[in-house]
Amino acid sequence: MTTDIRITLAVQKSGRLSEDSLRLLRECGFEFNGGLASSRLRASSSNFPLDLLFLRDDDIPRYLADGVVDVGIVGQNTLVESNGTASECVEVVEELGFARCRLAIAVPRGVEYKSLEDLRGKRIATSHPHILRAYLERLKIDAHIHEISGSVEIAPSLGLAEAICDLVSSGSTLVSNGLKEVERVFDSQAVLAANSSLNEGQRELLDKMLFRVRAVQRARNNKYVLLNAPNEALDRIISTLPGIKSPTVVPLAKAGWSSVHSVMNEDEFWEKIELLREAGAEGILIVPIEKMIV
Ligand code: PRT
Ligand code: ZN
Repeated sequence: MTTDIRITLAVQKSGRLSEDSLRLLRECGFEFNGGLASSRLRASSSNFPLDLLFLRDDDIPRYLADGVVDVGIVGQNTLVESNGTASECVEVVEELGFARCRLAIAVPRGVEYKSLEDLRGKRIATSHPHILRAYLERLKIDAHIHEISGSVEIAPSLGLAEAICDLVSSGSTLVSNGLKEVERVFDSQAVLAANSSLNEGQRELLDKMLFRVRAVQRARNNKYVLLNAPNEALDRIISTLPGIKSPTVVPLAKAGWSSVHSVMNEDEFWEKIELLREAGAEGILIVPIEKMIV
């Protein structure tokens, strides 16, 4: 691989994706001369052939499709919404697990709502008309899509629409605007997306980036477990904690006892801790993992 091949990554300049995007890059070990102050528009890594461009999130799909940037971190909703312009030229290479939200339909709290049928012929205000249209067409509901670019939640109280379709995370914005969520249209999270016609050298760089991203993601989702157990409990404990290949078991100075070291998925954490305690485990330590390569 020649050394002048570089890869350009777009991240959101400032907004809900920015902090987690930069944190991921830092955890992947990419260093940037002069740091990553939010006032910058570009930055180059000092230890990887990687250039960053700071953009508005809505512009990232277009830049990716045009090949102005090679990869980008963007919300799935933004990527899918830009469909017509970007879909054939842009591929999602990894889901990143942050900026999770859903695109949902909501109606005023006082309105009785039974099913999507209730929206037939009604006006729905949204900043995601393509995703909403595809959803309504799939379910054969004919409604008027009223496209607005922001403050979607106030549309019903202004008499602009009978319903809205907007991004929701905690749901508190809906509540404070007197709305209730009635349909879940699309689940979203931040993704790493790439231009589909990268050259071979850039593919190699993308694979190296992905290797690091996956090691960081895996580490976040797993914990290192150390515990002590009487030897007769080991079979049960080992079957509860299979680890990456198999757990490490080392004898303790106290006769008849061993220490078991393994890795456990965050999602199974509480359930497994219960099982381990029932099996006779003691002195259980749970330690965060920084990077995990399997
Ligand atoms: O300036 P720029 O154009 O780059 O940013 P932006 O203002 O368009 O986007 P930004 O930073 O608000 O959001 C970027 C991305 O974050 C979105 O495209 C989503 O992928 C993701 N995301 C995750 C969200 C939310 N959660 C979210 N809650 N984007 C917006 N919201 C808004 C939503 O529109 C609503 O107004 O938050 C409000 C609802 O939040 P809750 O918690 O009250 O339900
Ligand atoms: Zn935006």
